[in-house]
Amino acid sequence: MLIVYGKEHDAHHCLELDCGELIRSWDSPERAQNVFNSLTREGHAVVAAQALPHEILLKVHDADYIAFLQDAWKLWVEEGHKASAAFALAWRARSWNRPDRVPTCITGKLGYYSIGVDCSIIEHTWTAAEAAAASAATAASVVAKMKGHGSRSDTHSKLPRAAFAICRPPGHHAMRNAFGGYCYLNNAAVAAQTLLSSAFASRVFVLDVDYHHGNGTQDIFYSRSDVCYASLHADPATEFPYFSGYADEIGEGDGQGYTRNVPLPPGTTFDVWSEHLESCFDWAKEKNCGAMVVSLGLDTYIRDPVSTFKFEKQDYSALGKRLRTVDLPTVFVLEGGYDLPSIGENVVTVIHGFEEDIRCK
Ligand code: SP5
Ligand code: ZN
Repeated sequence: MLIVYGKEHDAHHCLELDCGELIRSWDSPERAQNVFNSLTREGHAVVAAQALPHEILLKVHDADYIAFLQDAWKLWVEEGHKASAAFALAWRARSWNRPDRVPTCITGKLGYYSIGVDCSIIEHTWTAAEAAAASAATAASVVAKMKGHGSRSDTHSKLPRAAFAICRPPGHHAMRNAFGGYCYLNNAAVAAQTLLSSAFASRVFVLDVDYHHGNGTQDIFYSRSDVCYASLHADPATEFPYFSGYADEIGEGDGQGYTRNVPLPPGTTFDVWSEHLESCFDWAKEKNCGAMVVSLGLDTYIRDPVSTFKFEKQDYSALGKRLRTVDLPTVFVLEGGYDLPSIGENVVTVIHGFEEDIRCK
């Protein structure tokens, strides 16, 4: 499978507040390096990301939010802060009025444009986030231009129409106008929007299999019917992002019925999870999507240090196989997964499950 990778993510490793302790973030550069090493070791071809089209980015994020991300580190330094990571200090609580009042200082803005303190902004955050989103856009463009007629995979060739973007930082928690959950730009949304804007598909299925709910992807497409968003994840009643991902969130306005959430209890195994995955496919089937974007998190793995699901290695092969039978042109984007020894191998296992028929020949 064609891999898209930008190594500019390397310089971004921010601080996070985890259970009251300030630590170097679980989202480390080694995560993406391991995925890159595992995929290239298996002989998958890599292309560099092309420049991120600004018009795509502005369809999924607000312009003032993008300007904030670009300027945040400069403002932090200009205002005399010495700390090596920029964190918010306060957020607008429910009963505060004037939701659109934007503070002028950087500490105020950090609260206005974020959802939590599990990540922060450092000097190279924008560069890394832009490279990750560019990788997602490039992977989607590549899939849109692959040979084959119609929107389905080309039955004359064994090669599935698919590409994999090694995105870091991840993206699915990034909302239209807020960062958090290690995410700044929503890579999956950029991929979906690229497929739509290139007129390759008129509706895209975004399937989110990360351990956490993709509140950002849901937020961006919540009132649109050109993207179907389905997510299986740990119940937000007890897991990040806490305020989004409940089963009664189904979309609104034109988007009503185009969002599906499956919250699952701690310790969920692949057997149980995959039954709910089938229900997501049944749900999506009648919506006539022309392409699929998979938000691929590997933090469902049994040894993941931040999660509780109990996926085993072979489960990733079953997942890959099942994704292939959806028979849609597919863009994979990397989301979470924090067990460094397994993340690369588990990505490879998904991809090889997906490509099984060509790999067994
Ligand atoms: C993309 C993605 O997977 N983002 C996840 C963001 C979750 N951040 C909060 C994690 C808190 C982990 N606490 C683990 C304690 C282990 N001792
Ligand atoms: Zn996650």
